[in-house]
Order: sequence, then C-alpha cells, then structure tokens
Amino acid sequence: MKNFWGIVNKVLKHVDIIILVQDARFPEQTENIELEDKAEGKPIIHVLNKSDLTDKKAIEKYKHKYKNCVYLSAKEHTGTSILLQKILEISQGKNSVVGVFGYPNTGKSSIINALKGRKSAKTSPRAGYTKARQLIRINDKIFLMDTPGVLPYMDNDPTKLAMIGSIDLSKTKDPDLAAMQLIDLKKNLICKYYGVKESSPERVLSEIAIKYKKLIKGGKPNMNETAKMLLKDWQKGKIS
Ligand SMILES: Nc1nc2c(ncn2[C@@H]2O[C@H](COP(=O)(O)OP(=O)(O)OP(=O)(O)O)[C@@H](O)[C@H]2O)c(=O)[nH]1
Ligand SMILES: [Mg+2]
Repeated sequence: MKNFWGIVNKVLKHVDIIILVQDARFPEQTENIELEDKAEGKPIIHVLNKSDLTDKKAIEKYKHKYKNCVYLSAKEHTGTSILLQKILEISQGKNSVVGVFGYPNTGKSSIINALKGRKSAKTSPRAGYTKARQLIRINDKIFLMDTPGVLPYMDNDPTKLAMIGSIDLSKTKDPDLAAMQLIDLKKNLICKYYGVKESSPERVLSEIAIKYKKLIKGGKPNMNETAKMLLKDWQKGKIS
C-alpha cells in the first residue's frame, strides 16, 4: 500500500483538533501511537467507530482510558451529535479545523459524511481508498479534513493488518493465518455465524470450508479461499 504519511504530517501541522478513528472491534490494535506522538499536545478525540458491530459493554473501559472518547456508528448515525458537541467544547465555540486520522478502512470518510448529513467524502470497503486530503465544511464553526489511512511505522505484521481490515485482501499473502488469528479472538461469534462447532482455529476454518464447499482436488478444504471469504465477511461487518 502506498505510504501516505507525507500528506498526514502536513495536515497534522494545520489542524486545531485531532480525531483519531479506531475500529470499535479492535480499539487497541487500531490505536496508532505514532500519530498520537506527532500530535504534539493538540487535543485528541478517540472515536470508536463501527460500534454497531460490537457490544457496548465490551468498549466501556475506553471511556476511562482515553480523556476524550466517543462511540460512534457512521452507518447508523449514532454518536454524531455527541462528537460535534465534544468538538465545540474543546474549541470553546471558536472556528476550528479538525483532522480525521486513523488506520485504513476504520471509517474516517464515512464519519465525515455522517456528520455532514450527506455524502461528501468517498468511501469504500477497500482499505487505502482515500488518497488525498479533503476539507469539508460541517457548519459555520467546524471544518473537517479527511485524510488517507496510515499505519504506524512499527506496525508491519500482515496477519494483524488483514485481520483488522487495514490492507487490501487481494494483496494478503497468508489469508489462512489472518483468519485463524481472527477465529482465535472471536471464536464464539464466528462459529455462530457459520454454524460450525467451536474447536481449534484450524479445525473451525476447515469445517467452514467443508460446509461452504470450498474444496480443492481430492475434496480437501481450501483454507486460503475460505479464509478470504471469512475476512471479507468480517470486513463488511456481516459477522457481529
Ligand atoms: N458496520 C459499519 N460499517 C462502517 C461504519 N463506518 C464505515 N463503515 C464501512 O467501512 C468501510 C470503510 O469506510 P471508509 O469510510 O471508506 O473508511 P476510511 O477510514 O475512510 O478508509 P480509507 O480511506 O481507505 O483509509 C466501508 O465499507 C464503510 O461502509 C460503521 O459505523 N459501521
Ligand atoms: Mg477514506
């Protein structure tokens, strides 16, 4: 994936407030410490997006962990007025430019559209979709800047990135490893969704393969194809 840090570094210098978008299903894995370091003391609002795909109780603790934390669902338009309120509270009612940053595919562009009330920023299930910054006016006080998703320099574990949906699946080298890691973390949900028994991640994956007739010659389970199906269903939020 192209490295968009150049754009992000420039935008960081020009914004008053930072929104860091994290996936509510993986708040810690999508935290982006590198961005927080570069914020140089500017106020940060942690937005846990896609909260429609998770249990509110499971993310409750982040309200305590982060000074400013808002649960949001860009899809269902929940949490949007709380976020706008938070911005006004921090800017003390003055005009402000708010940069929207985060891992690829966490829903940055979708959040901007939800706040605006109509589609102004382009969105896609494919990670790495936004390729340039874009300034969008929300009201007479707030401007939002959409930015391309970026990964911390240290975060180059392709299995994790495939699992959290931050890299393009067609470029994932070992989808089976990513899928098994995801099964290990979310076994109950995944087994329920596909209607298979809970067992080892490898066993679960092969049972899904058999059930969905994803087989290679000789009738053996096609683990890679099954893994891609699972990761895609997960990224699309079908399994929740
Ligand atoms: N279920 C659910 N899906 C969401 C939500 N917000 C965004 N999505 C989906 O997540 C995918 C990525 O959304 P984008 O808004 O394009 O994400 P982005 O962070 O701008 O992505 P990049 O520009 O690639 O970094 C799309 O398929 C959206 O429909 C949400 O609150 N709930
Ligand atoms: Mg985007």
